[in-house]
Amino acid sequence: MTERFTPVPEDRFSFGLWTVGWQGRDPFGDATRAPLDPVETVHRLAGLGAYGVSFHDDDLIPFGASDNARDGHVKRFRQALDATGLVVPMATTNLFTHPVFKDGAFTANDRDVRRYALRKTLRNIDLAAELGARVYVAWGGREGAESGAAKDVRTALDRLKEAFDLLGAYVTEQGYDLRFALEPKPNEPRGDLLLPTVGHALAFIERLERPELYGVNPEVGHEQMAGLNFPHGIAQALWSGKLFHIDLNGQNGVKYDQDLRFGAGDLRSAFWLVDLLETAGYEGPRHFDFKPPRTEDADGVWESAAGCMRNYLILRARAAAFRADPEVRAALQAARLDELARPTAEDGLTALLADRTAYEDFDAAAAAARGMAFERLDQLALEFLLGVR
Ligand code: 3MF
Ligand code: MG
Ligand code: MG
Repeated sequence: MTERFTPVPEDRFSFGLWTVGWQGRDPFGDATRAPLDPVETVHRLAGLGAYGVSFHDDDLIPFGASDNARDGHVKRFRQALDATGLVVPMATTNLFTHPVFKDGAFTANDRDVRRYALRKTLRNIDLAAELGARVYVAWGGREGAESGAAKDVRTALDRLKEAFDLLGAYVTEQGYDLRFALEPKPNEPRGDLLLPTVGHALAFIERLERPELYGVNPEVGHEQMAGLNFPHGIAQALWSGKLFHIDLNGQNGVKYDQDLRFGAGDLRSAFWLVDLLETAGYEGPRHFDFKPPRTEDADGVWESAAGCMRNYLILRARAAAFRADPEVRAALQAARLDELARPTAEDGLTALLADRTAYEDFDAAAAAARGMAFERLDQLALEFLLGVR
């Protein structure tokens, strides 16, 4: 692949309004930056080479706005999209900021809160479809608990299934070309969240009425907060045909959700992630869900956003160079990746049972003594990542 590190729309980079628009408010400190007009965000992102912008309903239309004011916000936003050519690949609902959602939205113990959450979501799904979004992300930021008896988790999962089945019925009835991407996260802001990892979400989806309508939106830092290998989770989502969307960012190990720019945090994991996305034929948006640190002024915000895309492109070039290198190809063969790709018993169960070399005459000691040559392979990868090859 290319040594081009300046993004173009064909790279399919997108950003949430809430990412560059984060004012730096955290649990210990007030905002350090002024609010950002979504119209300005659209223009700045287009200028940087992004292709898309995503939003929560409340990012675009302040919570509680009148219908008139709502139309005005949507109109301005749409004009900015038309003027720049930026698209809206994804939209989502804010079901976590307003105090009404303090005990959750689709799984709040209070039924009226659950009904309100559904209506709020349905309303924004209409807007998402109107703006051409193909993916609707659902992050259950407040679906969870801090204490044991407060949430009957099996019943809460019934309510979560009920909500997603209703949303699926709605997009089907409306004829919207829109699929849902569930975003797992282990904790924060709740002590423990429902659907904490990619694996939990994939299993949940299979219990829904229209499983084909639902996939996952894994976020780098969220899986790493649980100590998990992000590329492995992505590989399983791809293997299941469920990687509908992705939230790229950076995280340093098991701690609070850092939302660093992509490329910060675990760089080796980022290298394998880009290698995987680019070789597996993932066609969705490369979406950044990060927070420019609250130390940054407006210039720092755009610097940080540009860094996300540039780092992705650098990693893409490094991973492509790794894959194309003859020494790497030989090392992959020495590590017997081609053998892994071969089915284990394509000759069938009867032949396997009759094959004395498979068991009776198998030399376990000799097989155990064979080195796997993984260290050479990994050293090569590291040297490509570090740019010395
Ligand atoms: C929180 C998140 C969310 C989700 C968003 C849905 C505010 O850790 O990652 O960002 O991504 O709500 O897209
Ligand atoms: Mg996050
Ligand atoms: Mg996210």
